[in-house]
Amino acid sequence: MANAVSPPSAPLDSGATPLSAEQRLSFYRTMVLSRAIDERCLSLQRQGRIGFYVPASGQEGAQIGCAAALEPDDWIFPAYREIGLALWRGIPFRTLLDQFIGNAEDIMKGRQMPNHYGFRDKNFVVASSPIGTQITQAVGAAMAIQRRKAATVTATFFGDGATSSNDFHAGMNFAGVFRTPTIFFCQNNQWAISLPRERQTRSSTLAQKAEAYGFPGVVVDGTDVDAVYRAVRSARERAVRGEGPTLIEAQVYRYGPHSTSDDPRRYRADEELQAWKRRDPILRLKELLLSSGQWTEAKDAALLDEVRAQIAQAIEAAEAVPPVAPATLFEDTFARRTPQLEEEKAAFERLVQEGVIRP
Ligand SMILES: Cc1ncc(C[n+]2csc(CCOP(=O)(O)OP(=O)(O)O)c2C)c(N)n1
Ligand SMILES: [Mg+2]
Repeated sequence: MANAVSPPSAPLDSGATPLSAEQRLSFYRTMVLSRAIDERCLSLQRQGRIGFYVPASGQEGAQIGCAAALEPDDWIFPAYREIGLALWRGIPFRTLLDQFIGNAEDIMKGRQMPNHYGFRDKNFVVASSPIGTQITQAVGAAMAIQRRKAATVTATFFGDGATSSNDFHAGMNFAGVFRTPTIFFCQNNQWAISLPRERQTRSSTLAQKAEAYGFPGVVVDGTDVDAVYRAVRSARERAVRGEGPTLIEAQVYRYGPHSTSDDPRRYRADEELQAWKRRDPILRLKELLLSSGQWTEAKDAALLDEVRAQIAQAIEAAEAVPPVAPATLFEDTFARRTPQLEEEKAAFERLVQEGVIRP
């Protein structure tokens, strides 16, 4: 049960421009929003108001630091725990919640499990639950970027557990051979559901796996948003210069359950969680902001009130929207419906007329 809690130390290229007070404040606001959404969504699920939720508490520093270091056109190939990336890309909580509920305004039209969102206009690909599949896709997309000679990169997100998947190794190998502009961003949150990090691999770090594929791997303290930002920024610069991929292992801890279907008390010790909470990414940034005079406790309390009010308002609005119309089932698969789909649609409409199902 014992996982290392000491902060990782690896030399990072800190050549990137230092962060401004304004940037740090916007990191902080987004991290606080992300944490508050987690708290609220876990209780919405317990109340049966959403069916499923995947919390990211404890991982906000890694997610926001990485998101901020990417450019808006860079491609995101997420797993399923990347809410911070979506928030940083400007997705309102209301849009996420419409998807969690599967209401008529859900951009996924109720066809995806809650938490499995994607945003075409933000180069944010739909969440991948099958472990690792997004990794090879990100490498393929990076090869397309190379052919188009675009100055963008692909960033793919996965956990410690995913480093044991076939796709991780295939993706890393292709990226190394073809020097693709890819950032492999591993959030090592110490657990893959109930399997601890030390049962995942005998390697002392996950980052060192990059060595085998011929490109750099760095370990970064994922509770330090500045450090994550710098690591991703320099990986991005390297990729755009045509020097190829980087694997970044951000060491963090998942505070909550793996998902709302899990109870971590059954497999991990509370002392471990408490030890990591002493290096909480939000508290660390808050202390930095307070000590540099950029923030006050009063502003902090006001921010929390504002964020909670914003969340409450979004919940009220999203819950007032009716469920997605079942007739939308017949849309989108083909440009023109096949004869079989037409038949099914006609049968559906008869059932609606007979009052058996609602339109
Ligand atoms: C191919 C595949 N095998 C198993 C699962 C079940 N599963 C879902 S999440 C998960 C653990 C993933 O852990 P990690 O990669 O560390 O990511 P984390 O959930 O900790 O963010 C597993 C085994 C799956 N979704 N896909
Ligand atoms: Mg994990």
